[in-house]
Amino acid sequence: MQTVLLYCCCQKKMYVCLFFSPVCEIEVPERLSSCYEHLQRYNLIERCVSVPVREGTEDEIMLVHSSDYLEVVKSTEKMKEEELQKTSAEYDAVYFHPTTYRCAKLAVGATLELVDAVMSGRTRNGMALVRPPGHHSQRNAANGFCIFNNVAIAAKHAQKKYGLQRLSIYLILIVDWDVHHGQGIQYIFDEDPSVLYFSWHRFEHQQFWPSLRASDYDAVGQGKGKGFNINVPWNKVGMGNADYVAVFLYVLLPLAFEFDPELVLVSAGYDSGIGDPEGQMCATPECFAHLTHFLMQLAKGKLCMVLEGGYHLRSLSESVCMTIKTLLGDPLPHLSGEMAPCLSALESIHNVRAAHKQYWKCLAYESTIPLQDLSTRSYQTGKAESEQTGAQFITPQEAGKSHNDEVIKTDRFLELHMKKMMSLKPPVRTAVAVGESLTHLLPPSVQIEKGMDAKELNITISGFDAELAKEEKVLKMLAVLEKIIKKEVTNGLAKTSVAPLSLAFVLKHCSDLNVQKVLCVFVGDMDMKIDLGDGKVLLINISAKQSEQSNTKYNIFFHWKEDIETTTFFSAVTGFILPVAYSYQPDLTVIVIGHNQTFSNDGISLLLSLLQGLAQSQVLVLIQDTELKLLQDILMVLTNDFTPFFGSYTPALKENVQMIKELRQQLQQEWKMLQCSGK
Ligand code: X5A
Ligand code: ZN
Repeated sequence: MQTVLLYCCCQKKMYVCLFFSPVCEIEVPERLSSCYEHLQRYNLIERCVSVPVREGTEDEIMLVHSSDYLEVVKSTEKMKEEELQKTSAEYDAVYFHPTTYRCAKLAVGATLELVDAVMSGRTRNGMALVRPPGHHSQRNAANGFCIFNNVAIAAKHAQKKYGLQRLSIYLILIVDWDVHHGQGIQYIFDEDPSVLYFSWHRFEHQQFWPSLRASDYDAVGQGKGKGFNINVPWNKVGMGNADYVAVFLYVLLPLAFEFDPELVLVSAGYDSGIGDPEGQMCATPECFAHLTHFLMQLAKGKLCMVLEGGYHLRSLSESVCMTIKTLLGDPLPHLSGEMAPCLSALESIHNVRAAHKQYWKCLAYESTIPLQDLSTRSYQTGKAESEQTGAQFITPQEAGKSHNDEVIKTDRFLELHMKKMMSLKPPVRTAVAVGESLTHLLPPSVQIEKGMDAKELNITISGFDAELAKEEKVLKMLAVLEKIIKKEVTNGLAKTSVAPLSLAFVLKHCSDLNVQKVLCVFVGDMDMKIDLGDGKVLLINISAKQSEQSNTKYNIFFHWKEDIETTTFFSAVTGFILPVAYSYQPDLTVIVIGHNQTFSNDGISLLLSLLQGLAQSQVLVLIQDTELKLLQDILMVLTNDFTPFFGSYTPALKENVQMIKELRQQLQQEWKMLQCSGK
């Protein structure tokens, strides 16, 4: 399935600010041309379907904007410099050029073409590289470089065109990862429960532009729209990869899965990335790959990215490349830096969750600490906070550094950084080891493992197990494992008859091949002690069976109480397994579907999909005595041929939520991403 790219060259280099306007000098045509050059350099353009851009029509623009405002914008086309400057001054942080109207129409048109390409099923997902950006613009006003609200228009257009067809409300999620608050989008959908708007933004207790009271976490929407506006304010600069991932795991993903949208639009601004002069944040380009990957699991993969801000040309371009590479289904890069969210981020997360508790089932068992306490405390603590995740990268506030030095330093960092990441992509994605009887059912894209002989594999298993290890099944499984480790394939699947024993072989072989960190998630009964070789293996076992076992850092067991209604164990995945996995940063993930496992196919597929974000997407799945349907679902996820629908959200049993909470508390000193509150 394909990814579409719409590139709006916006009359080449014409659309620039003609007069002196310091706030606007960063929004330049090179933002687009630089992205395009980088995409070319990494051979990404030819891997996408390019769709020509058209102008948005007046009717389309008026889905969001008033006709009076449209006339004002139209009138700027014929203006001389002085008039342009005067009209610009009527708005906050905006400039008009004689080509602005045409470019703004193209930006709208490109965004709508993208939505139509995705909605019609012509492509799975895509990105529109456009300017001017849109998320600040309002019904009657241009604002913050934005003329027409591209993403808001797209949401209205999709609902009108595809909602009416089906005579039902069409739910849309808008994720705004630009570093500024897209207040324009918030205002437009404030009372609308059919559009869930999420935005994180540099806020600094309302000191940062646009300095609105309505950008804080307690702006949850109004009237019928209460609960459908999510604001995550950043009260400090320097937020990095861990902070961004934590907000996705603890705020956006639970709410988004519960909301269950049919389409996801992203206001993809990259001023939230490292080196950006506006944002002053530290997230590296590969972080955007991970954010994209998370969002690809929603709405059957129907995901439309629309460029907003991003003013550090290199950071912007590399991040756009990472986004598109991920949309295309390439393996994900390692996230760099220590994975531990900072206190200020934890506080914001806690506050948003508390503010939304009453509107979302997944937050039902949140603690109800008065919000006032926390926010007062944060004012008192001020800048005293110590741990800051992004600190090992370039923090723009580093003493004594001029802005120019910073840009050069960030540039060099990005150059080194990107080289190794862009090469990731073995020719074959999936290798499979199954019995003869199943091979005819496999998708054509997989490589069927013929098996190697024991000598080739260099197996060092001795004693009682040595004979077993020579069995054909085991040899095939280890051959698949070896291909993954040697990066000949990205992932693999093997059928086994005794899952715990197979796992033991796999782990032994990993250790022989010197794999440093293996994450192993075992669902079902394990009934066997396995040597975890200190720190080299992290084992999480989820079972419906009770156990007396006590948890240690590297050996975690949890009993998931069985309940027919709630087989998806979603809260365990985003609230526990993923945070631990992201803290651990494995080099390989092994997922074992063992005996007596009680989870639904949807739950397993979701677990597997999300875990593909780790270990550069290198995953081995071992599967015991399971039905064909699950095997096929798993293969679909591994081969990336199709994004499944993970079933609708059902809230977890109170006991299970409680159990996850306790586990989180118990282990959050060891695995820092388990923290989700500033308490
Ligand atoms: C789209 C965008 C930023 C405006 C900043 C004004 N706008 N100071 O990033
Ligand atoms: Zn921005």
